[in-house]
Amino acid sequence: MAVKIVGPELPNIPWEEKPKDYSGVMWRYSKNPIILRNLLPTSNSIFNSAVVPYGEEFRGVFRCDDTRRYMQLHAGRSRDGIHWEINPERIHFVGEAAQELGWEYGYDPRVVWVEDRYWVTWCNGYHGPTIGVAWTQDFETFHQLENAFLPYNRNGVLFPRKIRGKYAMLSRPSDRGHTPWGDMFYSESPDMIHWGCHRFVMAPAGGWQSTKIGAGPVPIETTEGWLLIYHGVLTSCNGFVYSAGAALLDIEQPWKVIARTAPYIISPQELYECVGDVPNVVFPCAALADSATGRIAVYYGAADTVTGLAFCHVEELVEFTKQNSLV
Ligand code: BMA
Repeated sequence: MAVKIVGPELPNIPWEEKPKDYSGVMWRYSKNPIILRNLLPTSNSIFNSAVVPYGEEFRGVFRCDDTRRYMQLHAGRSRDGIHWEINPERIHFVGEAAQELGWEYGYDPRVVWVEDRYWVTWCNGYHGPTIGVAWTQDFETFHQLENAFLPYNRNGVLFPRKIRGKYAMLSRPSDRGHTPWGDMFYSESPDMIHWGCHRFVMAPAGGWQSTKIGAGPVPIETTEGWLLIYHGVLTSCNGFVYSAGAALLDIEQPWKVIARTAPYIISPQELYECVGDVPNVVFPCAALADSATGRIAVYYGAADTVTGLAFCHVEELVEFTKQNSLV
C-alpha cells in the first residue's frame, strides 16, 4: 500500500527531481546553499533554521550568529521558500516569561503550526542551554512562555498536533558544553508550560550516530507512523561529524521506534558542508511536506555557516527506513 503523508497539500513547496545519476534517498538542491552567511550586514552565519507555510507564502525563524558571534533568532519571509528576506533586527520576545527569563542567546529554532498558532521552540540560554517556547500568529510579535525544561537540554521539537490529548515534544538532555553523549526523549504537556510523562525514545547507535542524536525537523505524520528526520554525531580524530538519518515512530505512542536507519540519509560531503565555521556538519531543522505528491523539502544548516535545501519522497524514505532499519 502506498505510503501517504497525513497533512495539508502544499503544492508550492520548493522541489527538484532527483538527478538521474544519483542513488541516494535524499538529494541536494542544485543551487545550494540557498542562504549565504552574510545575507545580513551583521551576520557571521545563517544556518540551522526553521521554515513553515504561511498562506501562499513561507515564513521562518532563522539562526543568525552575528559578527560579535552572539547567537540570535531572526524572523524571515519568502514567496517561494528559496529566496529569503530576513529581518535585520533579531526577535525580541514579549510577555512576562520573556521579561523574567531575560535573553542570553537562542539557536537551532523549530517552528510548527498546532491548532491555531505557530509555535517556536529553540535552544534558549538560561544558565546553560534549555528549551525555549514561544508562539506567534504573524511572525512579527512572538509571545514567550516558560522554558519547557530545566537546563540542560537541546533539540526541543514539537509534534504538529496533540497526541493523546496533549502537546508533545521530543528533546535531548545535554550538558553545558559540546555534549559527548545524548539520548532522545518524549514529553507531553496539557498547556505548553508544564511538561511531564517523560519517555525514552532512542539512544545513539553505531557509526554516524554513535556519539549523540537529536530530533531534526518537526515529525511528519504518515500512514506508516511519524517520520522523524534526526541528526547523529560521530566523533572522529578531528572532532564531531554531523549527519542525518530517519526513523519511524508509533503514531499514538511516539516513544516506540518502529524503524530507524542504520545508514545516514545525508552526510557532510559538499564543500559548503565540509568547510565553514564548524566543518563537517549537516543539521536539518525544518521540512515542508506536500500530502498530495509525497514531496518533502528539508532545510538544513551546513558547516554552521550557510543554509541548504535537500529533497526526498515520503514513499522512498519510509521504504528505505524500513529496509535499512537498526531495530
Ligand atoms: C550543536 C549545536 C548546533 C551545531 C552543532 C555543530 O551542539 O550547537 O547548533 O550545528 O553543534 O556545531
